Amino acid sequence: MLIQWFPGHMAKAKRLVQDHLKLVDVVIELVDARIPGSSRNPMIAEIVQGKPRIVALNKADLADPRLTRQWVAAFKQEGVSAVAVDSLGGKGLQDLIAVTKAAAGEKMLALAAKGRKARAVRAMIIGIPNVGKSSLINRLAGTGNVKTGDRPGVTKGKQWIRVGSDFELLDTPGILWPKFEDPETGIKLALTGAISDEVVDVEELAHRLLRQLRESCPERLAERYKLDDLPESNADLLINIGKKRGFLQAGGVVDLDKAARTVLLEFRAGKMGPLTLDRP
Ligand SMILES: Nc1nc2c(ncn2[C@@H]2O[C@H](COP(=O)(O)OP(=O)(O)O)[C@@H](O)[C@H]2O)c(=O)[nH]1
Ligand SMILES: [Mg+2]
Repeated sequence: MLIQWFPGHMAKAKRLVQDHLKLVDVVIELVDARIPGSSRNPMIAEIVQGKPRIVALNKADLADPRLTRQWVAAFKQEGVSAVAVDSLGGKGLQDLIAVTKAAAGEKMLALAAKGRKARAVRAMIIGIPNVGKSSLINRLAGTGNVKTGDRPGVTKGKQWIRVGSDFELLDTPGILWPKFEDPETGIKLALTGAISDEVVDVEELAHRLLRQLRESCPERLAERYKLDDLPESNADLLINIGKKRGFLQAGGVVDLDKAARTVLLEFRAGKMGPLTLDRP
């Protein structure tokens, strides 16, 4: 299965991010904790151009906590601060705010040295589609935080969300497209829902997922679909799952498309338990 993006998307995304970049002190790069390697844009350093940058591993509730800790350590070794967050449950947000402020520290000191009045740290969130940018912004904008109006003189029409007294977040996230030469990366992005099922072969993708689940958590797989044993081939496994769920078409033929979509949906919703597909 080959999945690719048009280079035009990438160029446009890069331009939009760079437009916003001027307004902020720190960039929060949001990645999917289930695929922290595959959900990054490899051109990120070039796009962000020397601006302090931190990585937030979102959807940590769906990832293997042990591997998340290893990923956080690996990013730190690379010299990039990293924090695990769950934008739905609200976990890790205070850490994220603290780390973002720390990353802006030098810039704030430089401003103070020039005799400028202290101001809030400004940040923006960037990441690939579906990684949870809007969820994180909404969560940070939630209880106790005030949405500030347009700030005249900075940019017309840009909205800032005030988080506490000394942190501001641009409410428009930067969307980056994933870039991949490696087909495995495309498959992982499709498995986690970053790439629409409309552009992939869902049955083939489901086979891939079943292969992974068989390796990582065969008992959970069998239990979820009430299977006494797992047949050798993933094609047979998908048929059995379809039968167990009663996805039958006229003549008793299993509706494989429905079975495939169900397996994918349930995996993405965490029904198979936490699972990380990338190793640091
Ligand atoms: N389990 C879980 N789901 C999340 C999390 N953050 C976002 N989502 C879900 O991921 C999907 C995409 O989120 P969204 O904020 O629209 O992503 P965006 O395209 O980057 O703005 C939505 O269904 C969210 O509910 C998270 O931390 N944990
Ligand atoms: Mg969004």
